Amino acid sequence: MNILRKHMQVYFVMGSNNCDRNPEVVLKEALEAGVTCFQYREKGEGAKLGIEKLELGARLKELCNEYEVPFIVNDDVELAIQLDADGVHIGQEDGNITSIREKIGNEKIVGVSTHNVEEALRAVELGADYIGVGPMYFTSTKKDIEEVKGPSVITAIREAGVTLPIVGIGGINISNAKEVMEAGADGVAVISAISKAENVEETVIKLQRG
Ligand code: 3NM
Repeated sequence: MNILRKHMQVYFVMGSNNCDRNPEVVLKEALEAGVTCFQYREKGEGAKLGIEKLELGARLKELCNEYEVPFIVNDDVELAIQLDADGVHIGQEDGNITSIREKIGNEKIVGVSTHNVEEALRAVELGADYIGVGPMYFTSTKKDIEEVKGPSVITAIREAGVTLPIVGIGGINISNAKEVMEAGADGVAVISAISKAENVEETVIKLQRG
């Protein structure tokens, strides 16, 4: 199995404003429980900026290093470079993959958010390493979500010939993760299912089982 595909299994996405507890404690519990990838997504209301954003990112990256889990930065290519992150995850509006690769380096991971077959095919053509597909279900974690299409959009993307690693995102929890995997995803990307979990360990294990 492709190493990146394996890292997509339980992909934890988080910023400080997604947590009711210290984000470092939440991430450590998630890593201990077996999350396979982490994305630092410090954005939205109450998010840290400037040096605070950098310093928290550096501490979270350190934790990921301890567990040998890839540390990906959301949107902010400059921050990804400063932190020597393993990669960057970009949205449809966050610039072009080619120029991002030139900045961050060819050996780094570039992930792209997509919402339909057309965007997925374009991301493949432009050289993405993996794609996120969402929103699978309704979520209140992200305010500007696109229309909910459900896991069937992943099946449609597979049927269109996309073999890249795919993670579903948006409203995924322990009750619906299986549907996303069965639709053709390599893994599930979640924020609140883990960041707000009463029992992080149990949640990660259940997400892993699908
Ligand atoms: N991207 P939760 S949905 C960051 O549809 C993000 O592309 C989405 O949060 C997309 O796991 C989303 O708490 C929020 O629902 C995911």
